[in-house]
Amino acid sequence: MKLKKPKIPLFILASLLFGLKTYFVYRFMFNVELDNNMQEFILFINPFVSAFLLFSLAVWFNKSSRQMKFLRYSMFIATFIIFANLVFYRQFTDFITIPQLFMGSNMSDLGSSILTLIKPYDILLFADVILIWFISKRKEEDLAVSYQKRGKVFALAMSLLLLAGNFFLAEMERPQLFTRGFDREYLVKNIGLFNYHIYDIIQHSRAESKRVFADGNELNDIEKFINENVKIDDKKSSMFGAAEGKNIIWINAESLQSFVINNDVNGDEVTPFLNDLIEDEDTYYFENYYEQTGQGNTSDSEFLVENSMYPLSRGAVFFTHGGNEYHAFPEIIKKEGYTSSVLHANNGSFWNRFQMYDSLGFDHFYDEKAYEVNEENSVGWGLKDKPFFEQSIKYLQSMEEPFYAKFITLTNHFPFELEEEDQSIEPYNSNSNTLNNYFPAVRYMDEAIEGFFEQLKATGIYEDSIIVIMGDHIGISANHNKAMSKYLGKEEITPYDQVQLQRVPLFIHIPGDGNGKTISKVSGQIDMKPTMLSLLGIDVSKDIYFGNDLFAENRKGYIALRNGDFVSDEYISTAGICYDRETGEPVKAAESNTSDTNDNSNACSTISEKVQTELQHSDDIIYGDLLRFYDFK
Ligand code: GP9
Ligand code: MN
Repeated sequence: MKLKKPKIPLFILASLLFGLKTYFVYRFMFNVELDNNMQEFILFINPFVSAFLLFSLAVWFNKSSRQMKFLRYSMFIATFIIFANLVFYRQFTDFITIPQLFMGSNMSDLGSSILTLIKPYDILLFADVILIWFISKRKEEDLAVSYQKRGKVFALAMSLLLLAGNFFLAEMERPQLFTRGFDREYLVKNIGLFNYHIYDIIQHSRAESKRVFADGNELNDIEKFINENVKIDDKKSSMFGAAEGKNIIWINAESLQSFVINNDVNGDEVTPFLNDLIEDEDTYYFENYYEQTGQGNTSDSEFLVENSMYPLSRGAVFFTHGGNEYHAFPEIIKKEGYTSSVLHANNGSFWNRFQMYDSLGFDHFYDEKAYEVNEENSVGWGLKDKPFFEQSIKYLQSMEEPFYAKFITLTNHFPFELEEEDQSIEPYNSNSNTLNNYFPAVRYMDEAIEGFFEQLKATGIYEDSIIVIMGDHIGISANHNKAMSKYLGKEEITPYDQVQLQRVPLFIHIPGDGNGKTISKVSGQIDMKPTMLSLLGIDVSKDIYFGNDLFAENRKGYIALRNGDFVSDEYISTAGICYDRETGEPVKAAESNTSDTNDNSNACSTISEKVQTELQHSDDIIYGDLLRFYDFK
């Protein structure tokens, strides 16, 4: 069939429309930061480059109907990918990764959250798709092109040339963009969402192949690093054995951040019970304790706590590596006669918990099925915290002692829904409903924990136990910074503030101890496994972990955040800036030998290198499933 010469080929029109739309989405719907004109420029061109790369493939279809069909479907799918990322971004301030996509169970369980994340005007994203769809059906013959082989190759060469130009600019703007790969926002704003996804797929496949080819030789280097940099104090801490033989009751306080502790909203105390608990003589409270989670949220915090290893920078390790060999806390204490359980009134397969809990050595998981959940006693994600604790007491009473029981609360979860009758304090008043509703939800959890303490005392479990309460990760993302700055009475939330907002409360409550106090040293979730083992008086001579006993005198002195930022006693390193931790002021470069701001040659660089190595080692262990080669005897 002979095709007519078109006026504007549809693949060009599609590239222009789609490129323009994508630019608008990047610029105004994703919250990407642009620091200079070059970044502005790259952000402007990359949508067109990607669009042309995709739609120019249409020229390879000889039949005009096929060409049109290709354009319609590819445009629809590409738009859907943008849309999905947008919804995801509104929740996590991040872009989708391949491992995350396979967490289908999670995605479907997001349920009520997802609806709040979709906006009516999102439909506009599909406007160009509808337009192209419509005209491609009506003017099929006019809009198709029929190139000779040379024309086709030329179109392909053009698109690759444009792509190379884009990559070249990106690499100039951000050296080692591809090798670092830590920062998804950088990738997206430099090479675009679609190329980012391709990059992500390649990364993912490479990681998969690592396990297959791993042989355990790397463990020598890792062990050496740990001996030199992590296990720097082999003396037992003064708290060694302070909770020997006691039950451990662990409360994972959903989305609880430190900024609400000892704070008010509309003149009301947000967490009266927890505030009192800090003053209790049996409580050790850690006020500079950081969450170190990645994309796996609660599950990442659990991973950190049980293993003293880092979760992954992409995907949730619970999901991607649930079948690995670990040497986790529950497994270790089992040898000392402990039984371990998790209690969480949510779908047991969420975050792949069944598999991972088994790998970690938990004996039992009381999931949703163990609870009576109905209309009245549930809200948002499910069973409310108060009935959750009430219904859990019978399970606690039936556990063989000594036990480790981990409770994971649920009510204080985004989007912080709570019925009127459960709100003891008024929401805050700002442009963010998320932040506004956070306060009454936190208060509800505070009351639920208070009630739980009472029940523990009434049943006599309290005296034989220690109780740990920990915030799992942030609840208020950077998307709500405007409201957050209003609440905190700050002009803006700086990168420094952002890191400080990653503080979550940690309470270690030891009934009868009497020496409790508030501890200010920098600490994090990575420290829990060695701390808990020491409290129980368990000495593990041969083990692989990256944290320190919180009560040890000498500690490695820094807490690595999952994105490569860190907090040390002196500094906070984030967004390429080295801040003085106390003052929050940027530290001047030691020897100003370079003007390159990407080069971290400042006061932070020594620790920064260690942090990168440490994260890398932890990743290598997980990707290679290396602990299967380690002899823990
Ligand atoms: C759900 C619980 C909360 O089971 O883990 O979800 P998250 O905080 O991980 O999104
Ligand atoms: Mn959580």
